Amino acid sequence: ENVFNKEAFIEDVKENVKNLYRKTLDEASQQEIFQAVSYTVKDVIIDDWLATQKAFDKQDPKMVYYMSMEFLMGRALGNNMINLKMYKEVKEALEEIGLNLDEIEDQEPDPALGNGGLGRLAACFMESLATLGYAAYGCGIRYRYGMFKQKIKDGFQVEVPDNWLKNGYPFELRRPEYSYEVKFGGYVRAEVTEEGKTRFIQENYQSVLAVPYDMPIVGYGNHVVDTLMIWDAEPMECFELDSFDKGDYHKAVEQENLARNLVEVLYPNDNHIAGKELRLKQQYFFVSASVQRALARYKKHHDDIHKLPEKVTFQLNDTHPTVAVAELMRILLDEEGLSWDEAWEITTKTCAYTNHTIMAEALEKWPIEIFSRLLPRIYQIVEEINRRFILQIQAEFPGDNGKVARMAIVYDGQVKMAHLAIAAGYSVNGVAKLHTEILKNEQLHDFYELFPQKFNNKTNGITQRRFLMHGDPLLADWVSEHIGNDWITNLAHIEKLAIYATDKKAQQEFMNIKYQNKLRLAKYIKEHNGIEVDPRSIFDVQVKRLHEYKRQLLNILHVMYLYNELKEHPDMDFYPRTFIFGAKAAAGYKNAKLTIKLINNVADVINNDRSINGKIKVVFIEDYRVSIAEWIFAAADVSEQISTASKEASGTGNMKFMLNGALTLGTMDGANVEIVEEVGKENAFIFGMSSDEVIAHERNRDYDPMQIFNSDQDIRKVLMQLINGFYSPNDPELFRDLYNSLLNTQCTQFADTYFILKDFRSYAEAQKRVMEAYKDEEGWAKSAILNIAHAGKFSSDRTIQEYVDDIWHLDKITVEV
Ligand code: 26Y
Repeated sequence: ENVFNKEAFIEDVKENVKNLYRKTLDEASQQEIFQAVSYTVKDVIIDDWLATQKAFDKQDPKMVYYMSMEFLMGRALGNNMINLKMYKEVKEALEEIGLNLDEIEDQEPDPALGNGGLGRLAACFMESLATLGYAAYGCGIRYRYGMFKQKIKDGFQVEVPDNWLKNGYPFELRRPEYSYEVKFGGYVRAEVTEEGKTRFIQENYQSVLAVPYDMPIVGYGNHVVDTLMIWDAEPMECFELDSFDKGDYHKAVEQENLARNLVEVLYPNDNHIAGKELRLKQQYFFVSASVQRALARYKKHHDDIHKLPEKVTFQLNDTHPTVAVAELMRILLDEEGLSWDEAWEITTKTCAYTNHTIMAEALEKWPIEIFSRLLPRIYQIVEEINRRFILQIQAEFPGDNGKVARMAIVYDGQVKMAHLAIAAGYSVNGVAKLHTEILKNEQLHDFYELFPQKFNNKTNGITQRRFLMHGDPLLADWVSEHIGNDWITNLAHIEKLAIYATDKKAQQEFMNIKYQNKLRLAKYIKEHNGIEVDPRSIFDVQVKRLHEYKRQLLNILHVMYLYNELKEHPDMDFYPRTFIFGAKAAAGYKNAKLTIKLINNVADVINNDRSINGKIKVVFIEDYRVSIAEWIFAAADVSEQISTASKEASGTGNMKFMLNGALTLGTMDGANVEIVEEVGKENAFIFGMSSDEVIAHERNRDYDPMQIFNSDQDIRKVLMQLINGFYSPNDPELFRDLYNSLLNTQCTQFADTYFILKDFRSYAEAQKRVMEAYKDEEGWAKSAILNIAHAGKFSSDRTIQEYVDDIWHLDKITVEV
């Protein structure tokens, strides 16, 4: 074990400041100090990283390539230091020379190469893989611009580009020696070889050079450092000259542009596919490069390609990387010279697929016109997979033409990526128990009948190193003082905290820590929003992407209702509440953006109404992202998880709140179901329709929100306030579209698609229970502590171990230093 040496560390930081900026420490800016500290930390990581690679070479473990269009990493410096077990030591060392680590960490841009849940899950998975000692590569794209920065101007969301690389990112390593060519377009020529075999050759294509940047993924205290490889696109220099020589100047410029555009920006849509050609290019680009690198690595150590599945597995994070199936087939057929059956055998033992959503708008389907033009050889292979798959369907379900129509991979002029992933994958998993059941019984029922053995559940999880140790150090230390450190690498141990739930002293200490965290957030809100919030009020929080199914609208309509109540009955029984929102809306998602504006306008009216004595405050936190999320979870009393039952595949924010001692106010949806199973219904606030009820209404089309509007005067009043200018006097029509989405069947095919009015009363009643419960401080503290104590299941370490046991079958590695 190398012990931390304060003096050496500080010397190293000074040395880095000097070498990087020709400055002494006192002359350096905070950003420069951040860079210098990061390079010092990277020096420590590098040795472990190298040792891990040597261990891979020597121990030859089976490894997983986690393929994902998104990795929502969040800041690395703090977490790297935590996992190197040097965080507190560095903090102290820096303090001694007058530097503040929080401020230094705050200089790091949030690498936001993801939208929301799916991308953040990938980041938690990488960290757990390293911590558990498994060999893993994350494969993704090095977008020049990640998730946009959100500014709120006059209450509206404005998107600002996120130039996260502008100061240089200290934790990445360019690896040009592992570059690969990726080909687009052209046509396929068949050629008969001397042995009489047919070979397929892509000609007249454009290509780009995929150049990987590696980022270290540091395991907790085990010297394992896995790798996130994200691909940058560069023009193929030599080819360019070549075509220029041939006078094909146009093509050379085109190739240059292709490389420039390819990795320019992350598509900021969450759960909604726009079907843009460039997105398909991005998918093939990173998948082709990753598969090439994986096979090159395998071949360096092994010579029998048939045994690939013994050493390599590809996990497809949703359908976004599904072209991997066809790309692997292409390489095995065209480059390795295998037969179709051999190639298919290998491919179907190597690829596995995770589904993250049942929302129809999120299902990826590509027009064959685009797909075949862009990826001519890949398309041929997909057609052949499809032809054989249809034969299989017909053999299994003779005479049932509906099955073919519903299950074919290529149908109706489209390539259906989920169908391809299921046909070729050896595993298909959902991300929470309920979600997996809905996949099997509803959405993917036909596929479940054909391949029951492929289907399995892997309930999501989160890493306690980031979301407790780093985000909530006071609570983390308090937990350790009571039950020791085991929870850090085995969250099941946190259960030992349960005995303190009824301990008066522990309750007080917990409430005090929560109060400190609320103060920290209140200060942030004051500085960033100019809003004064009372840290003694109930912090009721909904932070997540803005989407109609997540029902931020239900939340804010309820706030409007509460405000009406308070105005009508100024002396009513009331406990002060702060409603906190944070959410980004996809740039083209009108109702989502309008909901942000509504929240901000409601905030303006209510926060400035002195007559209610500050009993309700509404805060919209600008630019919700991983770094501020850590503080928000730590400060929350109530966790709003109020999606329409059946729509939220899992949710992972719900778990982060729970681990930080917030109580869930939610529907029986996604992983909420399992949260309640762990902590007990009496320690959460559950409301609303069940998923079965929702699905039945959708099937029968028998829900009419107008009946509720006509019979419930409180709801009616709130909805009228959307169109009478109450929250928008200068533009009384501003919120008309939100009103219409709830009531008007002319505008939307079915009004109130997400059953907001249907669940409203039940939600309001649950909110009332929240208020009553909070008045009993000891009772609340007890429930909060029990939430923490029962969060053990929701560690991504548990999730990853299940993937390993049931799907991947990886070998553990050990790294000696
Ligand atoms: C096709 C494309 C535009 C697209 C892009 C992003 C489609 C979907 C997404 C993102 C989906 C996503 O984030 N899904 C979430 O995954 C989490 C991790 O499994 C779940 O917890 C969460 O319920 C689900 O909405």
